[in-house]
Amino acid sequence: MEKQNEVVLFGTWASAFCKRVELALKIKGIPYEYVEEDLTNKSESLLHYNPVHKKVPVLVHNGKPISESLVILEYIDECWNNTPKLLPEDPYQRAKVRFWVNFFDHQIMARLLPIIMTRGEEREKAIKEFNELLKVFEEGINKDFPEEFPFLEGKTLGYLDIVVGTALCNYEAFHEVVDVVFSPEKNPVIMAWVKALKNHPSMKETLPPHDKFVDKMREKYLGQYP
Ligand SMILES: N[C@@H](CCC(=O)N[C@@H](CS)C(=O)NCC(=O)O)C(=O)O
Repeated sequence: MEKQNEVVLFGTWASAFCKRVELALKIKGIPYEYVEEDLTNKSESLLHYNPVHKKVPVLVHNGKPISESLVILEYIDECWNNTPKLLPEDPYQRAKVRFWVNFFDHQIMARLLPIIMTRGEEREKAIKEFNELLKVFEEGINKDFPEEFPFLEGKTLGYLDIVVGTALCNYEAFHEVVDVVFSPEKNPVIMAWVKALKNHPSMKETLPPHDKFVDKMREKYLGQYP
C-alpha cells in the first residue's frame, strides 16, 4: 500500500517545465518528495532515470521513471483519475486542449529563449514571431473554448492553465530583465487569463519568487552581454 504512493520529482526551481509538474501534483493532492538538481553537475540518479535526454523534470513513481513534462502531466492525470481532472472527459475537447498545449509548448515557448539570448535584428525578429504566434494562440483558444476564457475564478486549473501559467505568470520578471514582449493592449485575452492564473492559490504557491527569478535570469542570460 505504502509503495503505491512513492512519488519523487527531480526538478530545478527556475524551470517552467518542472513547475508544470509540481503544480499538477499539488492540484491533484498527490504527496511527493522533491529533489532539486544542479544542472551544472547532474546527479547519478538523474542520468540513470533519464538517460536519453538527461533533463529535468523526471517523475519517479514506485521506482519507475517518466520523462518529458507533458508526458508526465498526462500520466499523472491517468494514474490518479479520482482526483480533479486536468484534461476534459470529452475526447474532442481533450484533442483540442492537447492541440493548443502542443502549439504553446513547441511554438511559443521555443521563441522565448531567442528573445533573451539574441540582440539587434535577430532579437527584433524573435519578438515579432513570438507576438504573431501569441496572437494565433489567443484567437485559437478564444474560438475553441468560448465559454472558458478568461479563466474563471474558482475553477480547477486544467492542462492548458498549468502549461501557460507556469510559463507566463512570471511575465513581470521577464519584462524587468529583457523588456516588454506582451501587453494587455496586444494580447487582452492572454493578459486577463494570466493575471487570473497568477492569483490562483496553487499557482502562487508554485511559482518561483519574483526577485530570485529576476536574479537568475540576469545571471544566466544577461551575464553574456556585459
Ligand atoms: N521537453 C522537455 C524540456 C525539459 C528541459 O528543457 N529541461 C531543462 C531545464 S529547463 C534541462 O533539464 N536542461 C538540462 C540540459 O539541457 O542539459 C520537457 O518538457 O520536459
